Amino acid sequence: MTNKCKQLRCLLESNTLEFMLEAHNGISATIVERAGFKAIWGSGFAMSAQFGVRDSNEVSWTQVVDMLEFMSDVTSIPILLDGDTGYGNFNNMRRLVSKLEQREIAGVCIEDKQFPKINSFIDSNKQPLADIDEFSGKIKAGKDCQTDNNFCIVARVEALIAGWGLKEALIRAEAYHEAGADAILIHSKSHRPNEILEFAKEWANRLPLAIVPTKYYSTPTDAFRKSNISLVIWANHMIRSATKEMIKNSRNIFKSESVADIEEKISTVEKIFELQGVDELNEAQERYLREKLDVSAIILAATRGSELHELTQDKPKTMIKIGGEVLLARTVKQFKKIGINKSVVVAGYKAESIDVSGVKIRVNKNYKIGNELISLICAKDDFDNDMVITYGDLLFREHILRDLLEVNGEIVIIVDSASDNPNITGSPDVAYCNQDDDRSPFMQNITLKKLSSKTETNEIKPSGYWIGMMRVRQEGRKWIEAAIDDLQHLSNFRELTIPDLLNHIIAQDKTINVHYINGHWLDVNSINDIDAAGDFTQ
Ligand code: SPV
Ligand code: MG
Repeated sequence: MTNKCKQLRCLLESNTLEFMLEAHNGISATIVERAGFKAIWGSGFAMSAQFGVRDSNEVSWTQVVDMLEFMSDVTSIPILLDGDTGYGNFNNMRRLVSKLEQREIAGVCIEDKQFPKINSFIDSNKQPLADIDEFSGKIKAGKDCQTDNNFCIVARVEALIAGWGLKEALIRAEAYHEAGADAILIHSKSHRPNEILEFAKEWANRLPLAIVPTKYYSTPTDAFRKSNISLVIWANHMIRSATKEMIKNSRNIFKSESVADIEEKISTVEKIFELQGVDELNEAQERYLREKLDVSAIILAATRGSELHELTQDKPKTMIKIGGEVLLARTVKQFKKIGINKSVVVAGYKAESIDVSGVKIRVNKNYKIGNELISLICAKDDFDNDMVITYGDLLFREHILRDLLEVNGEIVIIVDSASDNPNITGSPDVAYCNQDDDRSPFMQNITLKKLSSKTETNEIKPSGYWIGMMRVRQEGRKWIEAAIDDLQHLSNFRELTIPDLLNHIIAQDKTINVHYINGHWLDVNSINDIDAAGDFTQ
């Protein structure tokens, strides 16, 4: 607060000629500040115009204050409000000043006319002036109620506008000076600067002097400088710029039934984003919002599952119904639920029977002769820098997937350490890790030493079973791609499995991390599993 009021005071009291440009809403205020101006004129005329109404107090003062709040929020330079007549008597002025201070508006300029005012350039014969004493009281009331000493009240003298002459203007300015005004604004509708310059000469800098050269705009700025004027207010040039462009462009669009002609002549959408401060929001989002999931899924679903006999006669096992729902549909739904919206399914056996919506299908034509690594390769073009690769015949509780996404590591596999899990019916791959599961929560930095399709008799006890799901991040993806390149040359490539791939990566001295779980999943291999699976989904 102090800062903006102080800035305005310094500007008014500086020894050099200073400038203010009008703004009428948040974006124009931002533009004025970006242009280099040290302060903003909160023009009553322009603000009324942007609301589409007249400059005759048709906008309520609270609507003005609300707009100022937007303008003040997006700028760091002070705003001097054109407060018309103060919107009423001394009491209304007091309330106005308090509300302006609350919104960090640095000052207000009030004019010695009567409420409701009309714009100074309209019908000047009908511009009744305020009584000097009454107006002086309004200034006093404002000064008495301001809480920040630097809040500025500028008294605008309308005597020249109303045709009362220089003498009256000087009498009024002096009265307002005595009442405590911080500066005088002398207004003129003349096309020549003479009356303003004469006033400035007679005024002799008793208080800082502000002018609004809307009509006498052709006067060289140096003339104001030489006359010791403190502040030039360009009072309406933003609303006029915008209006001219809007009229021209709206007509063009209407006539041509196209925007092609104007597209390159108007601000880009990106420019508006920039003025709105979208970058700041993006940064804040990174800081405050949970990292947005940008993970995709690759679901390997090429095999028939011949142990399921007639159930898979016309479809792969991922398409059988478990507890009333197609297994693959359930898996895709689980992925979507935690924000993984892109799923690629590698189909093979009866690929055409896969009709789960919201997935991309890749077909492994060699599913009969090849192993699962061939299936994975079919999705190579879909690899992402963050992906979950999973077998399609898994049933798993949601937390398993959610937890997997929180574990660090370029490749993280899920290992069930409960080797006595009765739900394990097939022959899942055996995992040997650097450390067994001690069942403490959030065990970190567990690494995989080897995956094997069977327990190796002369080895140490395995740490658990790989359930067939893993998370792969950017570096991990590169390792997988490099390993596929290496292994593809081998004569037994078709027989290779994902464990072979992972073991190859370990042999290249890369670290594969392990996330331990204890049950809460099963894979569907046999008819018996279907009953268990049905229970699982209840
Ligand atoms: C305004 O900008 O609203 C002013 C200045 O009061 S003028 O329109 O010139 O009166
Ligand atoms: Mg005005």
